[in-house]
Amino acid sequence: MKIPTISPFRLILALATGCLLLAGCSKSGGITVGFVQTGAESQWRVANTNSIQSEAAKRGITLKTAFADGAQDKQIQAIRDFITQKVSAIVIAPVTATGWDPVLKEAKDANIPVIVEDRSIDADKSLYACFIGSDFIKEGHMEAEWLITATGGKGRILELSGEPGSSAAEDRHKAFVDGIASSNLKIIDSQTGHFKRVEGKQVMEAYLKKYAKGDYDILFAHNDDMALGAIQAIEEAGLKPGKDIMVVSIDGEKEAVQAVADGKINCVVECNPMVGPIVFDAVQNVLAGKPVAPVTYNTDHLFDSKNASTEAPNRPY
Ligand code: GYE
Repeated sequence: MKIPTISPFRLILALATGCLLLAGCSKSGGITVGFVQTGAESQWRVANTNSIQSEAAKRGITLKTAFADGAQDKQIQAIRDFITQKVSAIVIAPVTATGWDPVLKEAKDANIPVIVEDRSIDADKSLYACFIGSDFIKEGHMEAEWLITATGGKGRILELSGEPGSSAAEDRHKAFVDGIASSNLKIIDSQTGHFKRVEGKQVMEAYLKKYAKGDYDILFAHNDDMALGAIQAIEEAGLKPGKDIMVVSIDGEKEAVQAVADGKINCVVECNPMVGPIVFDAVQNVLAGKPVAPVTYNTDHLFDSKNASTEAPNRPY
């Protein structure tokens, strides 16, 4: 049998063609993105992770996800690991608002663009490409405005706040306080439940021990998971959530919107976690050298007794 021979010239040509094909790939499908997630503290978060992961898969983008158990130092370490791995871009959902400048500078020096999603940060704007997520100030205002109408502007509020130092918790609180400032609505106590359902339940149990039924009127939870935990505590104490105590929260999870339909939560302000498509549009534009909007906000809605039963079955998360 005669073994076919290949001339050195043809061999070089074949290798060169292969290299060109590979280089072409690395421009589109060959992108590797490092995604630094906060953790998995709520259903909202799980939906956010799914949105990012499924959109990357749809676009043929290789995604490496790091979960940080709600700790900023773990997020900083994850960013450093992605820099060492020379990923094409980094997407981060920052736990806290401050303390990012040094590591963002490291990414910039390595020529790796950073896209911030979900929670905004207080950092030098030249150190990251853009922010994509919800306007937490608007959410706090929407909640306050709804409460003023529903209560006639009078009532004592127990606050169940989110992760301390996160823009989600700080902006929602600030905007809510600002929104009720000219009314007779007053926050009488505020404790954190770190955006977690179990902790929301524990804080509510403590509130119910500390205060008698006539001492409060309203529970303002910074997210649905904490509100759902609190509802359980309220029911276990023999009270009726939504009636004996008015409950308002933020996120728009299917379970919470259903609780509004069932009369256990009175109002839920939406915060859309499904930002995967907008995030990867930004990633691809930045890598292609195209301009991106520095800030992109979701348009968020509000669910109360008027629309909850129609909306609950259609909620995507
Ligand atoms: O409200 C909460 C999540 O940052 C907007 O974090 C997000 C918040 C969301 O754990 O459920």
